[in-house]
Formats: sequence, C-alpha cells, structure tokens
Amino acid sequence: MYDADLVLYHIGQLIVQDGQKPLYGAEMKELNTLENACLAIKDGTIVWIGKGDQYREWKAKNMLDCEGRFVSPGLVDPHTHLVFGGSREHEMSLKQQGVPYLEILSRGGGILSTVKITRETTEDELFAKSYRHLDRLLSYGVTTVEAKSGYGLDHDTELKQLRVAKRLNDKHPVRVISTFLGAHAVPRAYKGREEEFLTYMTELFPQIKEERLADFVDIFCETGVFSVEQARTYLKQAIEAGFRVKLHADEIDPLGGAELAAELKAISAAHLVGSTHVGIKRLAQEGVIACLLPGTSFYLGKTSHAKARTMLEADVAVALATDFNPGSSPTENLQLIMSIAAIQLKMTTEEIWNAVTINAAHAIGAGERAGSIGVDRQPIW
Ligand code: IZC
Ligand code: ZN
Repeated sequence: MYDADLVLYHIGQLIVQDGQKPLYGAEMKELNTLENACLAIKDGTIVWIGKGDQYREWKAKNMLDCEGRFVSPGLVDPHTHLVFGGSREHEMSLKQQGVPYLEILSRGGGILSTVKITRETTEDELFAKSYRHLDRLLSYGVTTVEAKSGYGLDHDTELKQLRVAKRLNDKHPVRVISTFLGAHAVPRAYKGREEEFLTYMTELFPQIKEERLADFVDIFCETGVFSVEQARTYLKQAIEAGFRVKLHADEIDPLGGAELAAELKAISAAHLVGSTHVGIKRLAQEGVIACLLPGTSFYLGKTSHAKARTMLEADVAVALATDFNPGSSPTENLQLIMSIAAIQLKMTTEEIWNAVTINAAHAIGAGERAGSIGVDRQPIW
C-alpha cells in the first residue's frame, strides 16, 4: 500500500498534458485525456496518475469517488481588473444610447469614474469587495487569476490596489498574479501632458520591484489614451527596471499594438480585435501569447470580434480571459467567455480548453505551476 493525502478515482476523463510550454496554432487542436483515470496527491504535489482499479493500491485520508466526471486543471483567468471601487451601472443608459466606450472616457466617465471611486475606497473595503469577486471566479472553476491595478492613476492609489492584490494572494485560495497598469488612462490633470504622466508612473517602478508588488507592467495603447510611441518608451523603461511587459493592444482601433508587442517580446498582448494580418504574423514570430477577451466585444455591443481563426492558422498561441472590470466586461464568469469564444470566435472545444489552462497560465508566467495536470505538479501553492 502507498500513502497519500488525497486520491481521486473513477475519473471519467482526466486532462493530462505537458504544460511546460505554450501551445501554438494547430497544437491547440489536441487535448490529451486519460479515460477511467485515478490520481494521488501528497504534500500538495501530484505523486501518481493511474488507470481503472489501480487506485486500490493507495491509502489516503480522503478518497474521492469522481463518479465518472471530467477532471480538468483549475482554469486560469489571465486578464482581469479585479480590484476596483463602485460599479458603472449608471453608464448603462449612455451605452444603450450608442455613446462609444472611448467617448464616455473622454467625457470623464468610464475608467475615470472608477478611478474616482477607487481613490475614495479604503484598502480594507477594496480587499473585502475583491475577495467576493474572487469567490465568484472560483465558483466558475478559476484557481489562478491575474489582477491589474490602474484605477488609481496616482502613486498612493496604485500602491493601494497592488497591496490589496498581494493580500488577496495570501488570504484567498485563488492565486493572484499582479500586474501594474498605472498607464491605464490619462487623468484630467495631465490631459495633453501624457509623457509627463508616464514619467510620473515610472517613478513607482523601483518600489513595486522592491516590495514585489507586481510581476508585469501593462499599458492601454489606444486612440485617446496612449500612442504606440508613448507605449514603446514607457515599456522599454519597464523592461530596464526588470519587468516583463504586456499591452492592451488594438482593442478598438488598429494602431499597431500587436506589432509593438512583438517588437518588445511582450509575454502577452490583449484584445487584438483590430489587429492586422501583419500584426498577427509578428505575434507568431515572436511567440507573444494573444490573450483574447470576447466578453468585452459582447458587452460593448460590437459585431466584430478578434480573428481567432486567422491567429490560430498563423501559429499564434491563443489564451482567453474574462477582462473582468466594472465597465466593458462586468462578469467573473469565465465559462460564459468560453461559450462566446465557441460561438463568435469559432474556436473548438479543445482549443478553448487549452486557451483557459496551459496558454492562460503561460500568458501570466505561471505555466510551471498552473494550467496542467501531471506527476510532480503542485495543484495547490
Ligand atoms: O475599466 O474599462 N479596456 N481598460 C481597457 C478596460 C477595458 C477596463 C475598464
Ligand atoms: Zn483589460
């Protein structure tokens, strides 16, 4: 008899894949499963995977009969704006009247309305609110999540958001990986002085690094927010300060954000609704993971979506995320996003599953620990 803490048996189908690297293009078509499987976990590590009745050789405090169910790695949500004050329900009627997202922002609403209320919300209130959002993410099967700052746009509030994310990672069972998005919008006081604002945000880099408050630096590269040139300068400074970088790219207008992501060898680039064929090709060449957020196109009432099939044919590694935020994607339901990916992006079940496990984990540098099941993996950390 072998000893374990937990044994799962009578698993109908177990996803077993080598998650050491992202899956590119056609590689995403395969989802390896083991039928009638069983596995053992000891000291937080998967120590054995077997078949049929072999589990009878194992003794554990917890023996869990899965009754033929499908067992997947915990899902990974690689792009959220988890920590924010208030909501944006009051902007729904503007949206229904057809006022575009960037127009609401330029009138001081949208991201800037969430900035105002996030500044007024205490760290403890933000923690309690975000904790509930994480509970809801977990209820949809998400066990690892990326959380961005970006609703402070001043030093104190950005640090407050990042500290909340760190505390959530310590206290909540879901793992939280943090990204600094101080370059999310231009505050009113800096209108027309975007470069100055970006310099002000770079001043936080050393402290964020020292206190390990974020692994990544991100920027919203979009018409009326930050240009490609501004994003290039800012992200190069982030790289020099020791961060890996990401971009919100080509969400609304095709500015060339995908090309910039490739040039800077970003770990991932998000949205990419307007990306050109050249941009898509460049993502594939540089191995930048395309993080698609079809919930955002849905909630913004768009009829066009990211060209997932073109990306897959071009050998891009595709990941999917909720983009959970109070404005353009107010949902923690990653399974809804998976359904939209099937219906609107025409991704297959296997591609979608790989996009919310292995590729999502690699999009946030967590591929070593999340997104796949195998011997020596640690499902809980
Ligand atoms: O609060 O609107 N796109 N940032 C860039 C977002 C969406 C989040 C928001
Ligand atoms: Zn976003």
